[in-house]
Amino acid sequence: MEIIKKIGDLNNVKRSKPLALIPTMGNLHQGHLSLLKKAKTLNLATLVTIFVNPLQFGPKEDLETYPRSLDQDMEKLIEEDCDYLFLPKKKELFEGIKYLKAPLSDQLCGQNRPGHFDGVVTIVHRFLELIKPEFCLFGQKDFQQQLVIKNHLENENLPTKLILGPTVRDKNGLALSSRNNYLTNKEQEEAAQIFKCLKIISETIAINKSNGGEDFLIKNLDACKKLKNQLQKKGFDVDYLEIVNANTLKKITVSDSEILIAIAANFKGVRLIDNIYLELPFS
Ligand code: PAJ
Repeated sequence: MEIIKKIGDLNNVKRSKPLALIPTMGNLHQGHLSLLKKAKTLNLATLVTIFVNPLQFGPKEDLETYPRSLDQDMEKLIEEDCDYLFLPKKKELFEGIKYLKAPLSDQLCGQNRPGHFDGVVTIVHRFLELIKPEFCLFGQKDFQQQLVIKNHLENENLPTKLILGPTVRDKNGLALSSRNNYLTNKEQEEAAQIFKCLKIISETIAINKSNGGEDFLIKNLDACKKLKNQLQKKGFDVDYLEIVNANTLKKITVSDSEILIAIAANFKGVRLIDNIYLELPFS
């Protein structure tokens, strides 16, 4: 694996194979590595970035304490046969950076994290313009993030294609996340309830869909409200638990077929997000 620290050295990246960019903030786990593995199986050259992006953290968020574990990350990347690791310096990366507005940033996570997706799109755009990869890989766990980037690529007519990787979970169902490190093992077991709620809702949708009509919507929204209350009682501070159109992230209507059940909740001071994507047959 070649480690690149200076922007100018990105010119050394060999372009004999199409290149896949995998942006990360480090503290790598199997979720991140699954994206690398996916790029490898597609026979792409791989470039992982590790950069804890200050632009996407709010003033009261965990920028200072965000877990950093560069030595272990490098070992994992070497083991997975990553081709390039880009470790930019903040100063050089931010020289002449264009601050961008993210599409779809009024919905879901955007509502309680103002500026978060602007920060994400600004840094990802910077990587895209410096690296010019043929592909970039993002995880479904951060569904809104990948949709923001997908829309940005389309709006700006950028040639990079986005590849989505499935959410990697712990045995108990909890989506892997660097922030899970803030929780004890017992708390992680309890946190897995958010995925259980998503599964219950997806099963309810499957049952109610066969009934069709407005009734279908009301029943599903009732299920969300009930589960949200149950989670609140168990110590989760639920930011949202919603069923939305998976392309617009707006509340579902009866005619939507691609839908997303999405949740964000704070548990023991840790922000957890998760989602289930469903494609419904037209009734
Ligand atoms: P980070 O949280 O490090 O995640 C990097 C990539 O790994 C994202 O595409 C994310 O969706 C994916 N990922 C994280 N957990 C996953 C899991 N359990 N299963 C599958 N994929 C998972 O997302 C960011 O960093 C930043 O916002 C970034 C895009 C790097 C911009 O700063």
